[in-house]
Amino acid sequence: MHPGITVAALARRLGVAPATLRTWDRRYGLGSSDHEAGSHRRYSEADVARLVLMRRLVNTGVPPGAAARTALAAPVDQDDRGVEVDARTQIGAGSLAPIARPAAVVVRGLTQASRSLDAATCSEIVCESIDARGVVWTWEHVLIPVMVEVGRLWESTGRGVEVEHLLSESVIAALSAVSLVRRKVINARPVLLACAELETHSLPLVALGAALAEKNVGVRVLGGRVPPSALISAIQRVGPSAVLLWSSSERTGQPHLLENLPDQRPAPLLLAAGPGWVDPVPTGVVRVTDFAGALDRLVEVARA
Ligand code: B12
Repeated sequence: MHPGITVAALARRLGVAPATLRTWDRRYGLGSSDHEAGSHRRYSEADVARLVLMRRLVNTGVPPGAAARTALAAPVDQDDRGVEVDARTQIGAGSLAPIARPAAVVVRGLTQASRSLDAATCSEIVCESIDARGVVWTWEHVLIPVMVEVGRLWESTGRGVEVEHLLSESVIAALSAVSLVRRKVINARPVLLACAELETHSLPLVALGAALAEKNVGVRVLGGRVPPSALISAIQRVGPSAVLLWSSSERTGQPHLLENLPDQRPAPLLLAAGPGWVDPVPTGVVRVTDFAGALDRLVEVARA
């Protein structure tokens, strides 16, 4: 028989305090099934699967009581330690409509899920928020605050780089799911989004790409660290209506990267986006530092 795992080990695995596990046990009966008075709790695979689901639901903003009822009722597949439930169908009383939760709830859930290194829940939370409120709201009210906090933690303690990486990857997956959907676009010449040559921070671009796609603007997102030769080649091949180059720090925002781009007719609108660009940028290049401003400008170009 499997010996089971201890409260401390399970708490570490789930990224919650041991006291939280004891509370869930006391309040909802969601604990170790073979716990006997006087002995230490040991969680079986089935207990763990239910508690993983409980943590996932709570992180996505479901009230603990409702989450516990779902977790207790869920059929457990002990072989792969998974609990096969779709949180939305179980919780929404039969309704598949996404729930527009308050920003603070979503921010808390995403922060908690990222600290638990729970990538699936991070992506789920972002997808649900996008479904309910759209990309722009999600970026501005959820993702920017969570990212800034993660960055602040790293800056002050030097810790949490793994959280930063996992969160970024999960968020990129959720946002890319929006921009990679095939749709009927309003522009014949796509918008091209790329990071400057040494720029790794591609998230704002991916968010912008998703926001444009949501508005049916055809877009190509090249992502992080795009070599100048690759940018030139992409411009020649795509014939874009606009090219936006992102830089988040002065180290990567060298204005010469905006020079000597291919001569195209009609000429694409060239945007230097993000806080990193060192002034002055070449004549004709438009500086954009806010998300909504960049989005409006690009939608306008796509509609022209
Ligand atoms: C996620 C992240 C990463 C991820 C990037 C993943 C990815 N694919 O994007 C990873 C882990 C790879 C990473 C790596 C590094 N990172 Co980093 N990272 C971040 C973090 C947490 C979020 C970045 C982000 O998406 N920001 C977008 C929004 C949230 O921030 P913002 O640009 O300030 O947004 C403002 C405006 O730009 C505007 N805006 C927002 N979105 C958009 C979109 C458009 C189109 C426009 C026009 C405007 C706009 O609105 C905001 C409010 O004014 C930031 C923290 C932070 N405060 O941003 C650090 C941060 C950017 N990173 C930093 C650093 C130092 C690094 C590293 C050098 C070291 C490290 N931490 O490991 C490496 C770089 C490695 C390299 N080779 O280049 C520093 C940069 C400091 C600086 N100014 O130079 C920051 C600020 C952390 C900090 N507090 O010190 N990072």
